[in-house]
Amino acid sequence: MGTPSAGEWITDPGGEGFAHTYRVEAMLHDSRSAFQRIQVIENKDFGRMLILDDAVQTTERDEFIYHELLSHVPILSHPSPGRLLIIGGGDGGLLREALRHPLTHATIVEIDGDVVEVTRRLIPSIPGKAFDDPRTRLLVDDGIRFVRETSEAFDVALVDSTDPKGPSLVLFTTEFYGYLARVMGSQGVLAVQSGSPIYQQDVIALVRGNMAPHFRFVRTYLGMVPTYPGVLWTFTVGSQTRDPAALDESELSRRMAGIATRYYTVPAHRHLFTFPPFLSEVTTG
Ligand code: AG3
Repeated sequence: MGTPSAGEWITDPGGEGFAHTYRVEAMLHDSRSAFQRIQVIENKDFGRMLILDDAVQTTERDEFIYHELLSHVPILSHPSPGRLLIIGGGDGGLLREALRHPLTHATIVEIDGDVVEVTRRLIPSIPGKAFDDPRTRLLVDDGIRFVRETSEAFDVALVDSTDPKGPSLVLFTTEFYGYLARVMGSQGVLAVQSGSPIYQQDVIALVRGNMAPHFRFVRTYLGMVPTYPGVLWTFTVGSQTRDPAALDESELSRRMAGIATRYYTVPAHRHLFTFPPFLSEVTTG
C-alpha cells in the first residue's frame, strides 16, 4: 500500500464490520521495520498519532487514558513496588506514567527499536524524559526470551502489546504469564491490555484463562479510549496477595498524592472493575 497523503483518510479496523477512520492532516512518517509498518500522522482532533500495522497505538490527545490505567492500577495493587518490568510499550508513554511512582528501577523490553526512535523523535511528549530517567534501562530484545532467561526479580510487570496478531501472539500465552509470575515471586502483580469488550471478547477470555493458573486474583477493568475501535477497552490485572478491585482508599490516596491524573482517580478505582450489564459476561466467563 502506498503512503497516504494529506487529505486522505486512514482506517483502523475494529471487528469484521466496522472501523475508525482519521483524516491525515500531514503524513510525518511511514516506514517498515523488521517487525511492522510504522506510521505517524498529524490529525486535527487527536494531534500526532502512532500507528503500527494500521492499528492506532497512541495519540497526543488521548494517550493519558490508556497509560494511566495500565500503570496506576497495577502499581497500586502491589504493597511496595520497587522494580518494574515493561514488555513492549516502545512509545514510552507507559514508562513515563509509571515512573511517577517512587520506583527504584524500570526495565523496558521492546522488540522494535524503530518504534522507540520514531516516537522519541516525532512525538516527544509521549515518552517525555522517561528514557533518560536514571532508573530506566531500555533493552531492544524479545520480551518472552528476556523473561524466560532472566535471573532478575521484579515486583510489577506490565505488558503493553499490540493486538494479538503475528509476533505479539506469544504475549497472550499462559507460558509467558507463567514466566512473568516466576520472576515476580509471591507478591507479584501483572497487568496487560486485554482488548476490546465489543469485538475482542475472545481475547479477554483468553487472557483471563491464561492468567488464572498463575495468579490468585485475576481482575478485568474498563476504560474509554476514543481512538481505539469501539472506544471501550479492557485491561486485566493478576495479583498474588491483594485484590486489585478492593484496595484501601486511604492507602490509594496517600500513594497518589502529588500524582495529578486526568482519567484515573482514587474514588473511581473500584468502579473501574464494574462493567455495565450488557458487558458483564465478559468478566464472568
Ligand atoms: N497498545 C495497543 C492497543 C491496541 C490498539 N488496537 C487497535 N487500535 N486496533 C498501545 C500502546 C500504547 N503504549
